[in-house]
Amino acid sequence: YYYYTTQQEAAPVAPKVDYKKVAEDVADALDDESHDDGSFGPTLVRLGWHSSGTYDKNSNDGGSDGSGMRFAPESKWGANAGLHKARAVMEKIKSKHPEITYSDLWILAATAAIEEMGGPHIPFRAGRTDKTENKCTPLPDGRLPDADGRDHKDAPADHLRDIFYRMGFNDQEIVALAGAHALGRCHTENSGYWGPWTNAPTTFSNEYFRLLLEEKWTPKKKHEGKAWTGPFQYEDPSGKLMMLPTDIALIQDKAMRPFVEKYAKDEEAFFQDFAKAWVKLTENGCKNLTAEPVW
Ligand code: ZEM
Repeated sequence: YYYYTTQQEAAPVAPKVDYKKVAEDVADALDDESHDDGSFGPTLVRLGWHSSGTYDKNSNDGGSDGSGMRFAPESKWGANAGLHKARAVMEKIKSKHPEITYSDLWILAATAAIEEMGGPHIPFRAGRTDKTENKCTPLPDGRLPDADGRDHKDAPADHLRDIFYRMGFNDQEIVALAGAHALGRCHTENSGYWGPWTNAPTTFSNEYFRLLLEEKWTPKKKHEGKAWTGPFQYEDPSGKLMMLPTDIALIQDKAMRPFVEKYAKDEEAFFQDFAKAWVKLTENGCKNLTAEPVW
């Protein structure tokens, strides 16, 4: 009896994670001349977004908790094509920091990449859990947006509403989040679309909104001297930049356009609104998160 009251077994305590160090290691892993525009940052942001953007507020499933994209069917969804490259970068960080969960790591990495590429300092909260493959209830495909507007091809903004209202967002938050297309590019081998949205695809800025309003966007007809055979998309007069039908929808739609105009004029307002919407996106469906000082 004495033995048991003095030598109680220690309750299993999860090993402490140094989130600040993880964020630093992610920042160090971004540069890679062999990948796109020289940085894995944009592709990591897309990983964080696609792991979160499955959330459904009505069924309260999906979202970043569980990191179900490690497994089929989610890893095989067309919308997630190409993200195996981002997950491979994440494996390197995970092997240095085995104590962090994949689901926290993916969100911390995307958040750190946004910061490292010149975006806002966004607060990070940890506590997401990893589900094992047999505990992952497969989600139905189709929860992430389609750039062609899916069944609203005449008004792709309504497709964005279908998808983002399901996650609990409003029109202003949809526009703010879409500003992440300042980053990265489309790859014909992933989505069929081609090209970057902005001239500085590894810098987080409000350039996407400025270009939406200032450039003349016309349907892409040619690519590298030959007829364009990919899906319907827009290009600028130089043919170097692109917009998706769902991007152009933001200036066609009467309710969304004022937010594009606001963010094009006021980068600070964009950064603040993006940061808020990003936290909501990446915490949807998560429980018991705790603030971790990272910056
Ligand atoms: Zn994207 N996105 N996205 N996006 N996205 C692509 C790439 C990137 C849509 C979409 O169809 C596409 C948000 C919203 C929406 C990023 C971040 C965020 C690509 C190209 C497509 C087709 C994929 C490829 O070919 O590799 C649509 C329809 C959206 C609805 C509004 C939101 C929200 C994002 C973050 C907050 C990023 C960073 C990329 C670039 C990835 C890379 O590898 O360069």
